[in-house]
Amino acid sequence: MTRERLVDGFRRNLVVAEGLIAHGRGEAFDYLLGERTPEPAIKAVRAAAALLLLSKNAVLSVNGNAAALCPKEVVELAGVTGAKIEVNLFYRTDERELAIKAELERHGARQVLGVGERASARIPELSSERRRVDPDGIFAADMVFVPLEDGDRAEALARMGKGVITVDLNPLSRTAKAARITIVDNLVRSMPALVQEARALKGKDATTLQQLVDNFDNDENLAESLAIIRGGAK
Ligand code: PTJ
Repeated sequence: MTRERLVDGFRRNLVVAEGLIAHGRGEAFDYLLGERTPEPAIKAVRAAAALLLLSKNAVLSVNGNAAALCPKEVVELAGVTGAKIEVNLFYRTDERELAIKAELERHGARQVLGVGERASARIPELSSERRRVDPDGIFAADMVFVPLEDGDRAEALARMGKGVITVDLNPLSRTAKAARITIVDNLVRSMPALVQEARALKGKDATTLQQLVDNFDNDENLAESLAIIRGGAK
C-alpha cells in the first residue's frame, strides 16, 4: 500500500523519480528494524511533539514523498501544534510545488508557504534551487520539521541556528546526526504517532514539555536504534 501511494504520487507529479529510490533505501532500513516502531522512536516522537508544542514559530517542511505518504497527518500536526506548512523541494519545479500545495489543500491546509515567488529567501551556503525558502516560513522559523531530508540542507538549517526535527529510517545519515531530534522510523508510522502524541501533550505546562525535550539525547537515541538494527536490543 505504501509503495502504491508513492507510485500514485509519482504519476501525479508529487513524487520525483529519485524519491522512489530514496523510499527503497528507507525500506531496507525498515526491514532491518523489524518493520515496526521501536522503543527509541517512541521516545523520539514524544520529545518531538513536546518540542513542536514549545516552539514559537515552527514550520513543517513538506517534500514529494511526505506529500504522497501523509498529507492528512501533516495538516493535522499543523493544526494541533500551530506550525506552518511549507513546500520545500530538493528537486524543485513549479509544477511539483503547485501539485503538492493542491494535495495539502485537498486535505484541509489553509495556508501553504514556499510556493513560486514566495520562496524568495536563501539558506546560506547551499547551492542551486535547494536553498530557496519562504521568508515567512523556514527562513524565520525557530524549529523546522524536515522528514526525509538531504544531509547538506539539514546541516545548513542547524548552522542557521534552527532546531531540526527529522524522520529518517537511516540512523547513520548526516541528517539523522545533524538534527536535534531524529525519529528513526517509517514516516507512515511516525506521522500518525506524532499527531496522537501532540494531542496528548497539548495543554501540558511548559516545564513538563521542556523536561521531555531536555531528557532526550539524540546521539544516544541513534545508538539505540543502531543496536536494534544490529540485533543487539529490542
Ligand atoms: O521531493 P523532493 O524533490 O524534495 O525530494 C525528496 C527526496 C527524498 C528524493 C530527497 O530529499 C532525497 O534525495 O533524500 P535522501 O538524501 O535520499 O534522504 C532520504 C532519507 O529518508 C534516506 O536516509 C532514507 O533512508 C529515508 N527514508 C526513505 N523513505 C523513508 C525514509 N525515512 C522514513 N520513512 C520513509 N518512508
